[in-house]
Amino acid sequence: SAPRHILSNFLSPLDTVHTIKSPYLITQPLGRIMLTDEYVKRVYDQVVARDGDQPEFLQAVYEVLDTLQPVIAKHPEYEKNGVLERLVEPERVVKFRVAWVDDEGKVQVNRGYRVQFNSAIGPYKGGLRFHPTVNEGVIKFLGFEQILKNSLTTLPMGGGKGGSDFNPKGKSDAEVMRFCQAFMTELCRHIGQFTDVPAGDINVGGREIGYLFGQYKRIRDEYSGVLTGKGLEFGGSLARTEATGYGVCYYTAEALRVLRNDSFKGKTVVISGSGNVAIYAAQKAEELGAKVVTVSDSNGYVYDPNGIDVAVVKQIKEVERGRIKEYAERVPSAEYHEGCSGVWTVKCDIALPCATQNEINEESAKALVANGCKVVCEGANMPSTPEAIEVYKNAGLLYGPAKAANAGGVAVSGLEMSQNSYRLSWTFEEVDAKLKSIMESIVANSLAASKEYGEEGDLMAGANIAGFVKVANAMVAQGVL
Ligand code: NDP
Ligand code: 2IT
Repeated sequence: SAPRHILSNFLSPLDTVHTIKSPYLITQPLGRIMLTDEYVKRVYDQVVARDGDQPEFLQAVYEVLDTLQPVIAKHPEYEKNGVLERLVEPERVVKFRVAWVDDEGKVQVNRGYRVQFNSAIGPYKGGLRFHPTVNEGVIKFLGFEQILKNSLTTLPMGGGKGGSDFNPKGKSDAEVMRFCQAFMTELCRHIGQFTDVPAGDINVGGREIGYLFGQYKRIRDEYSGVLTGKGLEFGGSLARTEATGYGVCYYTAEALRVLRNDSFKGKTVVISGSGNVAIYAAQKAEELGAKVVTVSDSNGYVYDPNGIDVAVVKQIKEVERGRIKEYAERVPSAEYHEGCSGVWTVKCDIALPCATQNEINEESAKALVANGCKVVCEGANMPSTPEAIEVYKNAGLLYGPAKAANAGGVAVSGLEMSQNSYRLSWTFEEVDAKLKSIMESIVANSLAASKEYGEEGDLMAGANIAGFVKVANAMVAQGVL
C-alpha cells in the first residue's frame, strides 16, 4: 500500500496545497500587514484551494490582497458585492493547441493561452508572451497584475494576458511566421478591437505582432486596431517601442523628485535584461544623466564601467538577435560574466530589473542593499520575490512596484488604440509627452491612495489600492457578473 503521507495527499487536498504547493501560506507573515482581515483571508484560502499549483499567481494575488486590507475594512460594500472573489477569478481562460510545421517538415505542437481576466473598465488588454516557461499560472499572474496596472494608466482598459510555451530562440523567420499564423488562427475568434486587444511581451515584438496582425486581417477580413505595438506603416503608434523603458524612467524620476528631492543625475544604474524594456530604460536613464553599467540576458551579464553603449546593445539584440555576451567582444571596457543573477552584486544607486519574474530573491536584494542601492523600480513584471520586497522595505529603499513603474507600455498601447479609433497618428513628441504625464500621475495617484489608507509614502500599497478602487467601483456599479 502507498506510504501514509502520499495517501493523505489524496485524502486531504486542502492540506496538500497548503503544505506542499503554497509557499505563501507557510511563509506568512510576508508583507507589512499579514492577512488578518477575515474576508481577505477567506478569499485567499479559496484561491489556494483552487489554484494551489500556480505559485506565481498565488504570489501576485497574495501581495495585492495583503495591501488591500485597509480598503476592505473601510468599504463593506466590496465584500457585500463579492468583489474580491470575482477579482481573483478570470472571466474566461482560453487554452488551445497550436500546431505548425517547422523548416524540416516536422509537425510541432505548442500550447496557446489567452486569459481574459477582467473587463470592468474596458476591453481586455495585455501582452502575449512566447517563452518555454509559459503555463496557465504564469499567464494568470500576468493577467491579474494587468487589471490593476491598466486601471492605473487612467485609460479605459480591462486586464488580460496570453501567450505560448513556444520558444522562438533559434527559429527561422519562416518558422516564427508559421507559428504566429497558427496561433492567431485560433486566437482570432476570441479577440477584437472592442473585446480584447493583445500586444507584445517577452519574445513578442514588432516582427511577431506583424505576423499576428496579418493573419487576423486575413481570417476576419477586418482592418482594425485589434493588436497594439503594430508597425508604423499599419497603425502602430510612435513611441510604443520606447514606451515601457522610457516610462520606467519617468516614473522613477518623478518618485525620486517627490519622495527624495533627487534625480537620475550622476547616479549609477544597474539594469537586467537586454530586451525591449531594458534597452529603452537604459537609453532614457542615460539621457537623464545617469550612468548605466550593466545589461544581461538569461546566460549572463555585461559590466561596462564606462556606461553601456545602448547603440551596441540595439545592434546585437534588435538587429542581429544575438547574445549579450557579444557586447564584451565589441566594447573593450566591458567584462562579461556568466550567470544572470550576478548582475545584482554590482555596486549601484538605482536598480531597474527589466528581465523576468522573481529575478531578485532575498539574497540578491541583500547584495543590492549592502552595496548602497537606494532605489528599485521594476520594469519587468513581478521581478522581486516577496522576501526581496521585505528586504527593500526594511532597508527603507524607494521601491516602485511593477504594475505602476512599467505601466508606460500598456499606456501607450491605450494611446495607440485611441489613434486607431480616430484614424490619425500623433507625433513622437505628443505621445512621449502624454506618456510622461501618465507616469507622473501614477506616482501622484499612488501616493494619494497610500496616504488615504494610512500607508503614506508606500508606492506598492498605493499602486494596488489606487488601481483596485476604480475597478472595484465599476464592478459594484455593473452588478454581479
Ligand atoms: P524581451 O523579450 O524583449 O526581453 C526579455 C529580456 O529578459 C531578454 O534579455 C531575456 O534574455 C531576459 N529574460 C527573459 N526570460 C528570462 C529568464 N527566465 N531569466 C533571465 N533573463 C530572462 O521582453 P521585454 O523586454 O518586452 O520584457 C521584459 C519584462 O518586462 C517582462 O517581465 C515583461 O513582462 C515586462 N514588460 C514588458 C512590457 C513591454 O511593453 N514589452 C510592458 C511591461 C512589462 P534571453 O534573451 O536570454 O531570454
Ligand atoms: O506587461 C505589460 O504591460 C505588457 N506586456 C504590455 C501590454 C500591452 O497591452 O501593451
